[in-house]
Amino acid sequence: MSDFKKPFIIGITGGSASGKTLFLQQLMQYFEEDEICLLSQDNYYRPIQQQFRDHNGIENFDLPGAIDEREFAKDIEALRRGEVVSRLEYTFNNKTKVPDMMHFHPRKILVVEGIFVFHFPEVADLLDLKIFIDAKDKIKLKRRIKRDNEERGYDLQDVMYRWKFHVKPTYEEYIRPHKFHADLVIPNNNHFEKGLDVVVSYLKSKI
Ligand code: UZR
Ligand code: MG
Repeated sequence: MSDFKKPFIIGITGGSASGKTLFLQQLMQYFEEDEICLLSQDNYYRPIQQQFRDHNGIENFDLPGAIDEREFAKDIEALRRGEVVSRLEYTFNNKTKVPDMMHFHPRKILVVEGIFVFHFPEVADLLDLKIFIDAKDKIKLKRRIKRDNEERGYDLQDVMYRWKFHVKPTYEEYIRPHKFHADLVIPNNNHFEKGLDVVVSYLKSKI
């Protein structure tokens, strides 16, 4: 590992359903598997038993404490040192899904994504480039309803409750203020093609 070069670390944040995951899926396609590694904050949710419950007894997955920030930062640091990281997949408490053991390999580019990657100082301090994906609330909610139903198995009432009492307040308090600390803000109300183009070209220049 003597020729290992520290990876260039990019952090991608933005409100829930702003399009972070889609943006990254597309970005990854421009690189070889051995050039880039993607680590998502999703895999650091604490177990449901440890989640904070609101006054109605509903778990609030949108508080920074929902995530094991220390473990997340520790794994980013390990990848930065050139170590392989293994982590059990987070299945969003979907009992029908069997979690996979995921292995993350140190690569020239490390992407970390999630709603709190700018908020957690231990993580934010490790980022070489900060990207904020931005979309209007109405559009994010529409996407969220569709996704939560299709991928996470929540019904509409559940989605609306969480949006109003957990997701939106968190956006205002812990996510939006960090827009001003981003190097790049990419609007994604309809598409992000040009933003993606710019990021890909920039990253190519780093490898
Ligand atoms: P993104 N989340 C779940 O829906 N279920 C879980 O078990 C854990 C998290 C949601 C979380 C947050 N909130 O808004 C979203 N809720 O995942 C963040 N409710 O993921 O950035 O991909 O939208
Ligand atoms: Mg996502």
